[in-house]
Amino acid sequence: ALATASPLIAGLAGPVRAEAATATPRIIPAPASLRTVPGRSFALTRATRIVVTSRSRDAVGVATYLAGLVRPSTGYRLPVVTGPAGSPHAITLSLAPASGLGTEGYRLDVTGGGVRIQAPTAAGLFYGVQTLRQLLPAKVEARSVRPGPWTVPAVHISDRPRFGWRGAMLDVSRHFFTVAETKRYIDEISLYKINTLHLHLSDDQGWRIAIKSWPRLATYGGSTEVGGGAGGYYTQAEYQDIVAYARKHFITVVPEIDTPGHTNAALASYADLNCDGKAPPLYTGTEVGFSSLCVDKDLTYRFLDDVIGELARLTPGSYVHIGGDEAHSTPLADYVKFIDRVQPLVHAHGKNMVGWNEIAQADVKPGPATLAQNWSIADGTTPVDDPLATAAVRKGVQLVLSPANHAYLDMQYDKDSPYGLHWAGYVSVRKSYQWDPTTIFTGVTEHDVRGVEAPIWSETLTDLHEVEYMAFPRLAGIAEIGWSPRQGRSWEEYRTRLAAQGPRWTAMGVNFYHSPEIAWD
Ligand code: TNX
Repeated sequence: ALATASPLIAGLAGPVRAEAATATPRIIPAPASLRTVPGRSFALTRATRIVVTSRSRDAVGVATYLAGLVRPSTGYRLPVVTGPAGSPHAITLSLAPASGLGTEGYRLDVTGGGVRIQAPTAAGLFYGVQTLRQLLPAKVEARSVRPGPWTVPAVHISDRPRFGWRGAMLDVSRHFFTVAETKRYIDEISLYKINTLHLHLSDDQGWRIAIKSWPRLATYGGSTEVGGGAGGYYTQAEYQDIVAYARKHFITVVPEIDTPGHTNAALASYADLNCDGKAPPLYTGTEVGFSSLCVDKDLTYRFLDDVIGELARLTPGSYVHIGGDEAHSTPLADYVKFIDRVQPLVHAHGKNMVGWNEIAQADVKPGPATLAQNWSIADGTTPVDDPLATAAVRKGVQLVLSPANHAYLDMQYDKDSPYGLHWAGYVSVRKSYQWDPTTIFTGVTEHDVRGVEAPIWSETLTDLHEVEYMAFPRLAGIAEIGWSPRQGRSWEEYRTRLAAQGPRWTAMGVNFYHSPEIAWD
């Protein structure tokens, strides 16, 4: 009987009306191509199996992840088995070469007979699974058994991302976030096909990763946070646990050690790192721009060689972030000299370098060797001149776009937001969505852009509950800018899709901001 139930569009409450059968499912990020197809929807039932057509460990891993997501709310067994495509009552995952899908794309076909996800990579399968999640009713996200039916509308989707870097940044320095909190954030950002988690691991207020050759960085430099709380740090084993967890979600962790400014925690931990040999006290305020590593000391570079070396060994991804922002206490000539000495250290440890946009002032190397993360304030629709963006592009360096007045998730939504800052202005849900990497700076074209990233700085955010409030709903919009084609993008259309995410977040237990800009389902 369930198999003949009418199609239920994700998030639609109450009885299903006839026209809902052809309504477009509301998915974020919008797939590159989505067609609803005539015919029966698929009903996930007690009989459903998850079939993997190859013995690939990665594909089985994605199938197991899917079963784990859907089991608690459906209460079904959902066995993961290997078998041929076309098995009855099946959600089939096929890892197979396919043209036109790149390294992260997938195809998803739903008919009354089954669901099939095909992709050339396990990452593609994983993203197909995220789409399938959003085709199911919102209550599928619940952690306890709910009544069905579990209907998936008949669709054909062919999808691949626009950009290869779709990032979220978490500042674990201003306030420390536990391993469990960071993993939960990974769970949450996965739903929107984010593939990069940038961890801001050091700043004036705290050093958050154990470095074996310089142990006091963590034990002393990590012993407090903004407001004077206890702070904390990740042991290398804990950090590796986060990296492995991220990897299972097809997310690469990019570690950041901020230099030469934002270094008070390090300078407080080792007196010798200071030009005058005197360690400053630990810092628990929220000023920026007052600290600097000692650019003329050789010890500074031995220190960074050790730190970057240990970090590189903990990092399967190809990038290490060296910060480089707001070095207001480092004269420009010193700053340039410093970056020019640090980049070869990063390369010597087999990694490429990311830095905030100020690094474009140095002799940074072109191609994949360098990425500049641009946080300039941008108009959003009318391109503005940005000398740092221009300098990067001229040097052959691609950009990761994080315009502060659109993509900074620590900015308040409006004057009544209980947390957050507003130095870049208030960032409404609409404002976070209405911009594009190729329309914010003159001279920056599609091929100069590696992708987008949504940073959350944590001066005012003390736990994940507060982070969630700032990230959701805005992160979904940034994720869409990173994934979906630009053509046809409209706020009015987007806000109807966003409305469907509310019940999902509620079912997941995500503390999202019920912005009045959205007519939530
Ligand atoms: C600027 S933007 C910073 C951070 C602050 C943030 C607060 C950038 C690269 N640096 O140090 O935490 O503003 O919004």
